[in-house]
Amino acid sequence: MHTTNSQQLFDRAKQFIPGGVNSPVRAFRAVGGKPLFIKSAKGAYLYDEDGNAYLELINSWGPMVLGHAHEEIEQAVREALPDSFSFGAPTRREVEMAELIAGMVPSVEKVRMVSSGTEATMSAIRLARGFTGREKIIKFEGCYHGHGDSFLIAAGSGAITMGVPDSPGVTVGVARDTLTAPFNDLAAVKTLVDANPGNIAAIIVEPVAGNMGLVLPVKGFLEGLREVCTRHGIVLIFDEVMTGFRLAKGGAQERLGVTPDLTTLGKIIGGGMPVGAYGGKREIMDFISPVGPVYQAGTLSGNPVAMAAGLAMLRHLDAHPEVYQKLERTGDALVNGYRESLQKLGLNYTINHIGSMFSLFFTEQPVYDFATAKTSDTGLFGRYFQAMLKRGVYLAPSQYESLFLSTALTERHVETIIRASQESLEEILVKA
Ligand code: KE4
Repeated sequence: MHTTNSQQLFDRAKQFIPGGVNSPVRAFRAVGGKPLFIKSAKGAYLYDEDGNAYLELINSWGPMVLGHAHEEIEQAVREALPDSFSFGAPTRREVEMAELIAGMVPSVEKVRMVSSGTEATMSAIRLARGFTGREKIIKFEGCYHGHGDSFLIAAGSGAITMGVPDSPGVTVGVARDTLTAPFNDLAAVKTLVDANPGNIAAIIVEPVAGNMGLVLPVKGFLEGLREVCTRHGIVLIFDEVMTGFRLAKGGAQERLGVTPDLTTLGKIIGGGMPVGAYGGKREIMDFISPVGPVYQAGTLSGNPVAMAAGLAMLRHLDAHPEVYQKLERTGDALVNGYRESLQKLGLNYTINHIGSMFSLFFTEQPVYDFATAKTSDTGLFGRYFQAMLKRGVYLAPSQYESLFLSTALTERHVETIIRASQESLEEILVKA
């Protein structure tokens, strides 16, 4: 397997793009080596510029839940193209999209389309502050809500991967209005709320955290946040950019039975096109301009081509509940295979798993928050990543990212991945 073309493209890219990539985690900084430049993808496979094929478990960091180049979604985009790409005026598809989201996501009575998950979370926080007249927010260490200034405090995903969870450029003024607590630590939240009476606008949380690797809420954590927010008039925001439409048709809030006041969405909602959204209670959403005083806008919000892709994706998920049964079966088969493999090798690494999301942590500690996730041996993870890549399996290039499965994965694919993982672990551990 040679990667000459990728390497040449990377050298060119670094001349004109910071780090040669348009999003930091793609640079392979955490796993060593040079990033692969992907030319195309189909089903469960990526194909790089040198013609190498990879069975992949990123799916564009979540969106491609039906696998790559799904016919229904591609056809919907083809049909939209002749009508021009963008009008900057309201369209029928945006109405259909809003109706569909409101019908699928329990907390959503009204919704505003934007063009990324970051835009969705930034807007939701501004809305919560405007609606409550309060200034502070609470987020959780290791959770990532996009690159908005308010969120780059103890952030996960690429921020921790780069080892700089608190980014330069975020002012002291902004940082002091973001309070942080350990994920799963309800007592810490209550202490923060009691210490800031009447001044906390929102608590924003990934209901299932995917940006420190996958970390599940302990029983009672989300329910406790719901109760605290209801009691203190704090807006509870579920950031379901990753989990939305993936863990269930109605996302984590449907699967786990806790309903927030606002929900932020992205990834799957666009079927691979740049789409984000935030939505929730009518009385809160009607605080958004032009009907309310909180301003938010976007040139390409509700873009007709992106809406065509998103509508095709959500309509497919809405009409085919068997998609979720398949994702559960595939997730169980893969994780069971991983567990058997670890047992055979006498390894006691932690695996966190829910539905079509999972993470193998290179630590023997249970992983239930940022601090325990950081006990992982990231150097070992890097060697595992490269060993898997050599065997044609492409994982997320960071210990602090969840893996995402798609319905394009077959039983044979699952067996291939498990075999590659067993061989990779042997290569980096047992034979070392
Ligand atoms: P975007 O702005 O990247 O569309 O969404 C930001 C975001 C918000 N909330 C959650 C829970 C997220 O996971 C994300 C983005 N996720 C990362 C992967 N961990 C995107 C990949 C990247 O940064 O390149």
